[in-house]
Amino acid sequence: TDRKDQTFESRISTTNHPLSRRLFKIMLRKKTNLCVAADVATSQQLLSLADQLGPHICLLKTHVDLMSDFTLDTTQELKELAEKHNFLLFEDRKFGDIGNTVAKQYSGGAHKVVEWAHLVTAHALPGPGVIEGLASAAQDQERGCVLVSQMSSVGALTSNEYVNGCSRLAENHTYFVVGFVSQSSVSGDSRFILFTPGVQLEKSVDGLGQQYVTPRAAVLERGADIIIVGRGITQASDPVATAITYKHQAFSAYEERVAG
Ligand code: S5P
Repeated sequence: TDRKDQTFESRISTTNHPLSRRLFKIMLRKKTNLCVAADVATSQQLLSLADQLGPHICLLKTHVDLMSDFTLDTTQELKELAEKHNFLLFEDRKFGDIGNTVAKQYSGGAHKVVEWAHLVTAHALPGPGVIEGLASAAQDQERGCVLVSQMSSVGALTSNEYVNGCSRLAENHTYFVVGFVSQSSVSGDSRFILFTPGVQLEKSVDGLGQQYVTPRAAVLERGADIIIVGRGITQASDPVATAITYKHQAFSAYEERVAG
């Protein structure tokens, strides 16, 4: 049976990736398939969002390179909040270079992403080397990557051929790839988790190419397992209440989907 029709519970045993298993278990225990994109400028804002929204999310997605004061102390506090509220850390670095370069970017630089982020995003454009490079830098730590298969923005260049190439690449590297960022059901393989950004409570656009669908449409029409929501929550007047609304809509859409 297709990925979309299977419960997270039944999918746990189909994957050997320890982080996929952890993520399925977190989603079931907390009844949330919401990932918040905390695209904020300061560590204080990031940590405050992580603590407030922590109970309602399975994943916290970051872009640490847009922060003005990010240090390794911030990562220590993030790790503690992730443990306190039982969510995973997801750095949206979109690695997209040759293996040797991404291995150094992942483990080095100012951000030392491999030391604190459970998951990272990567573009499949370079081919298998990008995954092999990241995996080599992860060594024996429990780490994984999500391949960007399709994008939410207007005019994205991800053709069907590219999307199919991403799927083949993932199938050949299941020890490291946990799933895809996508806008449609790019894979029926129950091992892979589909993450869908471009989600707000109303269908809309942002003026710089971003396109939004509703949580229900993301899960029921576009095949999302996890919805990624940024400004819809972070810029709301009450981010916690708003996160709860997204959580309920996305999780009940998931329950409806698997109930068939
Ligand atoms: O196709 C994509 C892939 C990603 S990871 N479209 C996206 O918008 N994203 C990310 O999701 C983007 O970088 C941002 O962090 C988040 C969406 O944020 P929002 O404020 O538009 O909800």
